[in-house]
Amino acid sequence: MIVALAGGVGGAKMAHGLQAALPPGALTTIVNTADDFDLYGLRICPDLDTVMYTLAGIADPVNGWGVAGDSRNTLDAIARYGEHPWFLLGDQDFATHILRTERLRAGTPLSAVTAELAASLGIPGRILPMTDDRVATLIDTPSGRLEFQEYFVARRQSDDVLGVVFAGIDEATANAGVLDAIRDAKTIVVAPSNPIVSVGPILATPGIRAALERTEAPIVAVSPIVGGRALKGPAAQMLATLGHEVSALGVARLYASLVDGMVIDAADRELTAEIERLGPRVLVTETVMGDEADRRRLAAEVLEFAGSLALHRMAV
Ligand code: FO1
Repeated sequence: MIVALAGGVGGAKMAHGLQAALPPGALTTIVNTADDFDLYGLRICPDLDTVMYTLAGIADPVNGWGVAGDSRNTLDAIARYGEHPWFLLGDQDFATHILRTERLRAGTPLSAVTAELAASLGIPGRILPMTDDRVATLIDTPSGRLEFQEYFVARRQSDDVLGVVFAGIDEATANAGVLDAIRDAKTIVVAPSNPIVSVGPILATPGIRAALERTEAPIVAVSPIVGGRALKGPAAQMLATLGHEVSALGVARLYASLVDGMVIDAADRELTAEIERLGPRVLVTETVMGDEADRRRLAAEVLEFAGSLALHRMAV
């Protein structure tokens, strides 16, 4: 079994490539839930849904989140009552949130609800929330502490990020399925998601980092920073204002103690030696995932690289 750790759109694309490159059911994706929040009385889980829609082949191809071709009648009707719809939810997306919220209120854990929804959409592998407990990313900015989606969507990531807090993380318990998957994995892939607010909460969930340190599987991370820029989202500004180098080397420094391999883009080839001095071996390739063929090709290369690291481990 192959395990991917993923946040939003970048993580979903990597998981999609892995799903395409692997036999049906061989992929387990562990997903960040610290972006989750309540809106209109509904539980919204953006990263879980982005991964789920992408793996089901129904994600909006332009935004990467939401359902392709979705209408916005519900949101338009909400706006008629004078509300300002700042978080764009499509009608089909609403169906996911309505059913999820109903099941959660009836006492079903998020992991079980996610499994039901994903199975209904025909996804062959498993999608596991990092925890069934509530964790919320809070962003410290010069204007004060913001809830994650207020920072990310309402204020368009325009605030400097001075600090990041995962409220509730110390009391959260990693899903047993997550820890078992990490233990039994053949390879673990850290997707090119934001290392601070997407992968960060997964690694901070009690029990997960220790499970990763114990697993015999090679762990390979794909850098979300290419040529000093994030392909999507605020990772670059966030790394900079938090005092990290905005480069694949900066990402490697964050992951060096955990991973056996780093996959970096050909544009960052000159960082190879410096990253390898930190410990991980490096694979240089084209990491920008334009279309589905790119996703599958990158996934196959990442898996082959991980396989070579496993052989290297056995030899020493
Ligand atoms: N991102 C935006 O930038 N604007 C939106 O209006 C928006 C709506 C949205 C609806 C459902 C969903 O699952 C995701 C949505 N996202 C939106 C993306 C989301 O905020 C981010 O992808 C993650 O939280 C960061 O990984």
